Amino acid sequence: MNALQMYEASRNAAEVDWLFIGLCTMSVAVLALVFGLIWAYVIRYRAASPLDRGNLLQKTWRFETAWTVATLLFFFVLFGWGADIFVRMNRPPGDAMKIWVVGKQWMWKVEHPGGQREINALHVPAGRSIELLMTSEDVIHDFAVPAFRLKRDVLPGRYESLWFIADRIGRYHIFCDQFCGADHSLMVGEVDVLSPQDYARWLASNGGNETLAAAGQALFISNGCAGCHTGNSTVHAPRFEGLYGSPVPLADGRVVVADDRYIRDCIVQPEKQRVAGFPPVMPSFAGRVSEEDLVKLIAYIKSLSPAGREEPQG
Ligand code: HEC
Ligand SMILES: [Cu+2]
Repeated sequence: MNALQMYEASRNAAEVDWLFIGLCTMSVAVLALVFGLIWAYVIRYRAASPLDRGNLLQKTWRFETAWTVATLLFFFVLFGWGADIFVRMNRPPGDAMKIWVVGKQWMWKVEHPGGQREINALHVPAGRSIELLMTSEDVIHDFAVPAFRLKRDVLPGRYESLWFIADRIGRYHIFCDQFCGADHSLMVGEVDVLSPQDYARWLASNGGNETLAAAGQALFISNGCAGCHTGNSTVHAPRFEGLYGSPVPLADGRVVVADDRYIRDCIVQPEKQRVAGFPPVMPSFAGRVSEEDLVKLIAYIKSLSPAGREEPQG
């Protein structure tokens, strides 16, 4: 582990560092100015000093206002810059490769669309946008890769996403950054950033025996979803062809886009968002389907739509 470095290993890492340096410099400068003046005057006007205390200068508001506004502006520039970085870091590009991360006490489980699985390790190709879709099976964790200058809380019951472009081949720490129980300190791992060729080789040699979508199809049948959701069912339930990425009218009048989060909620909290025009008979599968199986079911439903089809990898 000692060999792992704190390099700026992702495309936005350098900018995050500059922002940090900028913020520290500004804060130290203002602090130095204020405290420097306090100390200078404390010493200059100490009781024993023989200075003339007679002709006091008139306080000028112009000076007060000018320096306050000037520092405020500097901090607003930093704020704007930080907000811009924050927004960009939270908007994954549409073509990002999606990888699933499930945190649990005390490990990180990773699932690739091709069915490759790993624990406390994450293999990614350099130079490509990667989006991690993360959730937790138990308590709040926090997925952090210091070399990418990235971290995000991972909460039970919902998907959080994080995206990056790793541009330096090598291995980097993964930490859980949220105290999550007795063995929190062991909840660590490594990101392995590979060249695209090495990544293809890694995918092939760890060849998932079946893709996530295929595993999801099996679960779709074994959990009884197929009983309602396929053509020859007696229950009037929606079909999933073309669902992913398209708008769905809900019974309460809202229209939502069927993304990963929506599909997850449909399975574990169907009462929260009933689809318009169907009887509200879908049971909740909360607690009956594990987070990892949810990922597979979602992958299966996605694979039925052109928008959700993952390009074949490896
Ligand atoms: C008893 C029949 C039944 C079973 C079993 C069932 N569903 Fe449903 N499901 C429905 C009905 C009816 C709706 C539409 C009404 C609603 O939203 O609750 C629906 C809605 C959905 C939706 C939203 C579809 C859309 O068009 O937006 C998803 C996703 C879904 N189900 C997935 C599943 C999965 C996955 C399983 C198995 C783990 C499953 N369902 C099991 C009846 C069922
Ligand atoms: Cu943790």
